[in-house]
Amino acid sequence: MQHPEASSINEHSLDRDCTTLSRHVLQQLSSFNAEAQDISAIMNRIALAAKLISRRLSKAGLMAGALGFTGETNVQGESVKKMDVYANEVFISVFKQSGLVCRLASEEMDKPYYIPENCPIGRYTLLYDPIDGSSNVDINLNVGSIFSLRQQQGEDLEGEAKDLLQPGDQQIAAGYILYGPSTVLVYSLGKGVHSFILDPSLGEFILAEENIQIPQHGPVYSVNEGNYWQWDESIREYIRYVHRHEGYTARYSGALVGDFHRILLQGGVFLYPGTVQKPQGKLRLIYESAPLAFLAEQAGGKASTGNQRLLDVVPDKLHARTPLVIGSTKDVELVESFIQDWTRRQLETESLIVT
Ligand code: AHM
Ligand code: MG
Repeated sequence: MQHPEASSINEHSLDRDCTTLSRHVLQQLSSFNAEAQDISAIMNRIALAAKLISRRLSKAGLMAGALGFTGETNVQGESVKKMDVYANEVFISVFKQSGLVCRLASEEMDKPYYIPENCPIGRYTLLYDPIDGSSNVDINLNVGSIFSLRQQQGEDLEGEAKDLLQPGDQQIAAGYILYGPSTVLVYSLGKGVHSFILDPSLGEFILAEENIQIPQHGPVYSVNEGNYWQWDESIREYIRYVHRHEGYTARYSGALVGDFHRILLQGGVFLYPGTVQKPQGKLRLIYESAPLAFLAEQAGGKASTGNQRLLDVVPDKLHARTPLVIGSTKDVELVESFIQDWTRRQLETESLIVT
């Protein structure tokens, strides 16, 4: 017979190995009712999409036609990569004939994709950025996918999806997949943030960490400093502050998911402020910023536009953008204090000019 201690270690690691994503979702919802089964099945489909994308990314350099641009531009006017198209289609394919999701809205599509055969049953909408950090694809650096789940509100007879123009607080679930040295899936159903690692030998996402908490403060600031002269003075003041104070270090990978993942685990702040050319910044609210803001708050951190809580922002269109400041509470608040102080000084100057 085995030593009792050894057997309990085995049990523990076996238990962990068996905590797959779909099982975890059911545990989170503490129920096996139809709704819990649906959400678990949706997460399972997202996991399948992640595995398909991960598989293609790992072989892309060896495959003809997997890398590079398609020659098209998307609704945002950005050049589309072949991997963007592939990943976008993967999410659609995994939800066809699933009875789970009625609409999919993605950064790469002008309008949502409807799956009418799912509609009588599936009242959910999946919003996603199929490949976040596309500029990293062709050079074999990390990229991600971001997803968010919302319940459809009312009928969408005209196919305009107006019910999606609601704040991020309406999200039922959100998460991302990071395609790095290993493939990591992080998600939240509004009950903490949990991470899973794809075990290629099993083809399953296995629980890695439960209830992740962002440190209240961290050393990293993550921003594209190439935009320095494109920002307004408040952001430049913040950057000069971190340059002059010890304990800060810069990290910027060009893929939001990767930069956010570092901050989620180690603390710090990511910012993509507005620029002269793009006052709302680059990041899309419902596909990128709101899902990550949901995760940040669930992990005890903060997300804001600099002036407003990110999850309160109501988009005026599906592809709306917002400035984003996200990460450790203290670091986000420090950036906000520079923005708010500068705004106050601007208002004071304007009122002096008027009087
Ligand atoms: P994408 O989804 O088209 O790749 O755009 C989003 C990406 C983010 O991952 C990243 O933080 C940012 O754009 C990088 O932009 P920039 O090159 O302007 O710094
Ligand atoms: Mg993209």
